[in-house]
Amino acid sequence: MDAVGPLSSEGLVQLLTHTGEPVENETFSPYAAHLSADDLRAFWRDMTVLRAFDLEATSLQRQGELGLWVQSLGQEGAQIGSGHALREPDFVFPSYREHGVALTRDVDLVDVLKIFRGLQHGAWNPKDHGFHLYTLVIGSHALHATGYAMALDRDGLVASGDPDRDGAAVCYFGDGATSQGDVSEALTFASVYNAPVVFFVQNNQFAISEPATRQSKVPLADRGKGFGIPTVRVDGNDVIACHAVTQWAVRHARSGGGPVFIEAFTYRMGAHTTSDDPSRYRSKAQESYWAERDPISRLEAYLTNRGELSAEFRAEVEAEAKALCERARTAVRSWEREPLLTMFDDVYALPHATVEAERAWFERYEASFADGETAAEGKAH
Ligand SMILES: Cc1ncc(C[n+]2csc(CCOP(=O)(O)OP(=O)(O)O)c2C)c(N)n1
Repeated sequence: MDAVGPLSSEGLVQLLTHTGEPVENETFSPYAAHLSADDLRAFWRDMTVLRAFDLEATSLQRQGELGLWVQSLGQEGAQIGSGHALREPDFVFPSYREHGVALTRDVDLVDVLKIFRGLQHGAWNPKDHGFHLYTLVIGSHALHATGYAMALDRDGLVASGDPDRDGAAVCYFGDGATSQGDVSEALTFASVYNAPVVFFVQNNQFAISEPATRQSKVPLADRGKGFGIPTVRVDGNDVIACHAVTQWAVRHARSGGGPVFIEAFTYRMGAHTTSDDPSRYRSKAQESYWAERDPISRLEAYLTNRGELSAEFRAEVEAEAKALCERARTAVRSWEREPLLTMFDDVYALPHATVEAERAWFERYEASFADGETAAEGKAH
């Protein structure tokens, strides 16, 4: 769609057109040259499984099994392509929509649902996956990622002489987050300290109902330039281009080149969350335009044209997706609410006086219900 400013498609790196035709890019094609047909099939599988899971979670929310669901619909290319460019020493700081990146970091997607059922604040150990807990405070984790990256540098894990040990922090956030002060502060620190951090912005065009045009007069990638950070604008619905650009960026960061700012220009095909109604602020024509640019069908067309997507493989992936959805459904329905006091566990690694005082207060409060009814149950009546 022709647009100016943050919604223009100017300067987008693309390696596949939206109909699945390959495109050469002098700078970035070499970063995708290693991808075999098996790798591309794996991208297609992950995007397909992710989408099935996403639709299942949406249904579970509609059935009252989840309090809320945040869809990644339409952003599969940006997430799977970039996630697969990362290695074990890298550490991801996600916001709350990065289920695809979670998948590439071997987080069990069923665990993610624990957050949206209100069972846990975080349902995996970040250290086991190099994948931090979801962040709901917009943009705050850009600071955490930058701090982590500075620490990687101080620990000698950047440009160490052994590339296998070197790592980068990778921070995912949305277009809306670029309007937050935290993100500007993070960009300043990252730039000045040459921190090995990749800022990966998924410009899905909306901060809830606020279009990117109301947030910036220039493409979001230009934000990086103002801080002296190299920037790339990539077609976020092109999984191969997202992979190549992220490969370049993490190598740049790990080898001591400093931060990189990537803008993946994409489209949020669903609602902001299951509490949102996007028909209030966008048109059917716009949605159809972007449906034609679906990241999954684009790679599918490319692989099909080359005879690389057999019926057997498709059936295998379909079965895998179905099994995951069934497992999710069964798990969600079986989960019991944990005792309320567990909310005070794991806030800090070591005992903490304030948290202990709050726990004691809450225990007294619960005990004040003479008939043994808990505060939460009391509220529900
Ligand atoms: C600091 C802060 N301000 C406001 C909110 C409320 N809020 C939740 S999501 C959202 C929009 C975020 O948009 P964007 O960064 O583009 O990410 P997207 O949801 O599109 O992935 C806002 C304003 C919040 N969670 N945190």
